[in-house]
Amino acid sequence: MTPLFDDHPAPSSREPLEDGAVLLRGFAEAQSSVLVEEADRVARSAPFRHMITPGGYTMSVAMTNCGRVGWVSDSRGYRYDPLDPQSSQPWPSMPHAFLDLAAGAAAAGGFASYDPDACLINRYAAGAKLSLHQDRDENDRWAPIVSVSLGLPAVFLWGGKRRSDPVRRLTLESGDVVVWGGPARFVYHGVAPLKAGDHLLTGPTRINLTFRKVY
Ligand code: MD6
Ligand code: FE
Repeated sequence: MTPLFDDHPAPSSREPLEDGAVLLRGFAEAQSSVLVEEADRVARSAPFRHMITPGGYTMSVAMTNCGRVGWVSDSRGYRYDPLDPQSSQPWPSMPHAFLDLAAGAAAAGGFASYDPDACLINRYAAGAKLSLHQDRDENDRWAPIVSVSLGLPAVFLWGGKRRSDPVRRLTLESGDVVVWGGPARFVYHGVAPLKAGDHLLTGPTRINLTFRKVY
């Protein structure tokens, strides 16, 4: 007999977003608890902090980094810095579990031999958001951004290459990965204000890992 409903759905599926961009649903699901543990470990040496934008606003998303360099924002602008400005120490090294996951997702998105320099770790609490923007602080203009969602779901805003282009709203669940590079590298994107909730992995938060090839 053919079951009407499949109670063991495919653990991972791919949704092409456009040329150079793909949403890999569930791609990081099996590794999600290890990824959260490693993020916690990074945050014990380089604590989450709310950075200041060049315009003088405090970001609602709390951030830290691991890898050869970290993304920082302050009154002087955005940049990649090999040192954590809060401690003047190098950022924690990138956990192997992070690198493996990022390289695997990039390959699944059509980008072989991905070797990210930086992983920005974002922590969203209820109400935290990220306005529509392009990632343009990296010298490598082709290598993909790999973005891993953990914990509470969020609405990811997926626009076009111009700010005025229409914006799609994609719900990202824990374990979902978005890869965008090559012709899609400069697509405008953002995150809508996080809805309050409670998740087994991350409590009242969403954790996002964003990998970049900077140099
Ligand atoms: C996210 N983050 O947190 C996506 N981009 O789901 C970003 O797109 C991002 O957090 C540039 C700088 C910081 C970020
Ligand atoms: Fe971004």
